[in-house]
Amino acid sequence: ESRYLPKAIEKKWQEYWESEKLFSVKEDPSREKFFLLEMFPYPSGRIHMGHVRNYSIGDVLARFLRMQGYNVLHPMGWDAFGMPAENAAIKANTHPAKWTYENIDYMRSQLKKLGFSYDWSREIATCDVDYYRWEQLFFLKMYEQGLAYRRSSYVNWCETCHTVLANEQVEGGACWRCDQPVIQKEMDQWFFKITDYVEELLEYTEKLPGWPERVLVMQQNWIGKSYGSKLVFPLESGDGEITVFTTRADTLFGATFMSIAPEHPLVEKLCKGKPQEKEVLQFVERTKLSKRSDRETELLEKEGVFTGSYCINPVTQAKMPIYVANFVLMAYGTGAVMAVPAHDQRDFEFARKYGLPMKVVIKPQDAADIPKVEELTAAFEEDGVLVDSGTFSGMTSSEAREAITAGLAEKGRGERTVQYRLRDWGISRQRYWGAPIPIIYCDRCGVVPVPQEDLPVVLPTDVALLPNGASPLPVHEPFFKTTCPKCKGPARRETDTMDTFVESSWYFARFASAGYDKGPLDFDRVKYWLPVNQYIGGIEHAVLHLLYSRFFTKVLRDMGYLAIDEPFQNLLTQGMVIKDGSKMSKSKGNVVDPDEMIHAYGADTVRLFCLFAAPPEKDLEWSDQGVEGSFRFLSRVWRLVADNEEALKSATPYAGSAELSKTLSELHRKTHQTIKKVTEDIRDRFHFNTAIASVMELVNQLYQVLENPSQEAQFWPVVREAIEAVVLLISPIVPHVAEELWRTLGHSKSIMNVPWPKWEEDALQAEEMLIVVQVNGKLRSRITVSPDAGKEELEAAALGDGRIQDFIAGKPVKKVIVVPKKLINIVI
Ligand code: ANZ
Ligand code: ZN
Repeated sequence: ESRYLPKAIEKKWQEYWESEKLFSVKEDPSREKFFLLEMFPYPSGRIHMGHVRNYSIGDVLARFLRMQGYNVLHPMGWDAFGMPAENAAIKANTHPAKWTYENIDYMRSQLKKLGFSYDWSREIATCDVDYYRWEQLFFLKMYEQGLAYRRSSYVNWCETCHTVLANEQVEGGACWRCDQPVIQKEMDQWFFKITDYVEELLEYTEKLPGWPERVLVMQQNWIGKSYGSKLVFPLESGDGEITVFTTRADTLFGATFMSIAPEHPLVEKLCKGKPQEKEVLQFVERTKLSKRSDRETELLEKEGVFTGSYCINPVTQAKMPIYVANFVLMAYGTGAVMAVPAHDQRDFEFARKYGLPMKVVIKPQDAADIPKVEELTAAFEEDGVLVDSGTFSGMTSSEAREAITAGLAEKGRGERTVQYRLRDWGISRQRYWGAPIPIIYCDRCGVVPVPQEDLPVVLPTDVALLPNGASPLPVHEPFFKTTCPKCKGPARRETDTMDTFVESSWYFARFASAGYDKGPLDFDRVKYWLPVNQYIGGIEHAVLHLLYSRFFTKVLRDMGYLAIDEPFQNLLTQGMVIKDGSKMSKSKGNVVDPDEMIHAYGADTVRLFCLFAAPPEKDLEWSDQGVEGSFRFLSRVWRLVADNEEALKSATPYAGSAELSKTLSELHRKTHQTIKKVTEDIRDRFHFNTAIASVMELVNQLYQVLENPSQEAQFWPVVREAIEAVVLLISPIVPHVAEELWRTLGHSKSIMNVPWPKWEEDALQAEEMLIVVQVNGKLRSRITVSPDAGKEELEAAALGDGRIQDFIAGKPVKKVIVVPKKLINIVI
């Protein structure tokens, strides 16, 4: 065929690769393994361009590494539980399972049409009972070890979605999925004790050199380790005390009032019987309902009310009024803050607003005088030197933090401590479409775990969804009604399901145990494949998924299932796909549908465009001209082979020994330079765009050479060597057209099984070099010669040079001194 018609070839090769099982892999200890993984998609209905980009990047690496000889595990699956399935099912009056599996079927066919080289025999859908049954087993084991526990807590609640949201799912006070305001609600919840692993999680952020720095920093901030002190303030009434967490024990002499969280257990006692009681309780109610994320941000208007009670500053003995304040969070530290208005901006504003006293106790290191309270316009928040602080005056802040805490510690009133921002992972979801939590509640026995041999707790599919979107499980008797495993009396099942982030926390390990049914993970196979050598996905998962997976890996390691400390050795976070300057999204109405693009141009063009238009970590701007250009390039490569098919077929690729003309030696050199550049760009930098650009240059040079075919014996061999290099180098990127052209060149084996081309160092060198020519020791000209030219050859070339002839001007030449590869001096 003289024209490039992708439709005619893509399906054919996809079917061939599948029938030859070219991508299904087995553990083979004699070969070096490479586990390449892209974040698996949620089966929302259709593949979008973000997926195409993510999976194209992964596929190039998978194919490249296979050709480099690695045993490459490249699996794909579906993160199939979650709320959109329920919403869609209610809307379309169908069942979440039906909706999900239909989407999976369609999206699988889309991925196949894109020619991605997955080992489909390892496919996972997390909503399959054969997947989540093992998750239930993990839950039971974690429960046994105290790593899964239940407690009442305030949770972010979305009235619209009828679900609890993780902090990370609250964006600017609104639900990440429906954008409605989030409120606070108290409920019994299941938690995973990620805080047990906080130190190790933090420590290993320093031991992941293959991760982007910015992701590691985000995780460190999320974990939020603070060194500080716990200090105890007695109540004025004498019956009780308030403990605070502070990072600034050095400011204790400046603490003039106390702020406590509305949820603090002492609130009621402190205001009881006081004139402020009613106001305080109203304030507490109002604040509890307001959005937690707003309370954490600096933007919130700081408000508080006096409780009517006081505590005593343990070093100054001053009476400190106790306020309930909306910016103090019960979930951090002790839920109480010693307020130091002169040295904390938040306290400063609060004190000004309510007319509370201030006292300066820290001055800048180099300041002569102590700043006057009346003149302060803002808090001085930096470290400095203590003033007005009794025997501690004159100490630096860091000395004083230790000394003041130690002083109180002697009286049992203080200690140095560490605080983390990281909270335990709330995994309960009041949703239907998720993995049931394997717990039973019995009036007599309390909380009873489902015995392991009774697993799985199957999610019933014969439920009627409720129109308001609430989970049907609490009203579905066949599910919740059960008997207690201990006393055999009537009991009720837990009807909450697990957060879908639980499924994605261990799926990578299950890929390495495909088909295993004796347990969650097949130890030896998992040991061979894990860790994932290269993980690829969106930056939006920098904290949630990537932190939970790290936690789960450590838990599974400690249970003996895994032999690794960290799941993902290298991480690549790709940029977004944007069009007209903003992220492609339905709401923006700027979506380009992959199906249409494949239909119009073929999968190879779509893949090529996604890889050529930007390096992976940058945003990719969609451009119709760019897609056209990619198609034209592939047509050009196609014609290179098609137009010269006969001549190419009868030539064998140049082997590198015979003499070549200038044109051919330049082409030969360019071929090897391109092999080197593409190999290094892909292997070391993932810069597919510059790799493709260099292949384009080689193609241009081939077209020039082919304009005037010479009669040289080596002409077609050198051209063939170059064309074969082009086809091999683009094969990971555009596998269908590469496979077709490879066969057209007369090969009978799949290009997938051909080793990646190697460059020859010798061939890279310029075939010519510059040599300086002097006359009587003075530089007069430069000539280009072959680096291995002999004495005679150099002498003749120098004497024959036009400018040198002018200088000699017919005078007799006395002597010619030749320094090979450097200079020629002519003495006249
Ligand atoms: C007194 C003080 C004086 C403070 C000063 C700061 C500056 P990080 O670094 O985030 O750990 N804090 C403690 N618990 C809190 C809570 N539950 N809600 C709101 N704020 C709380 O911050 C620690 C500081 O945050 C603590 O140190 C405390 O204020 C405040 F000049 O104590 B500081
Ligand atoms: Zn019981």
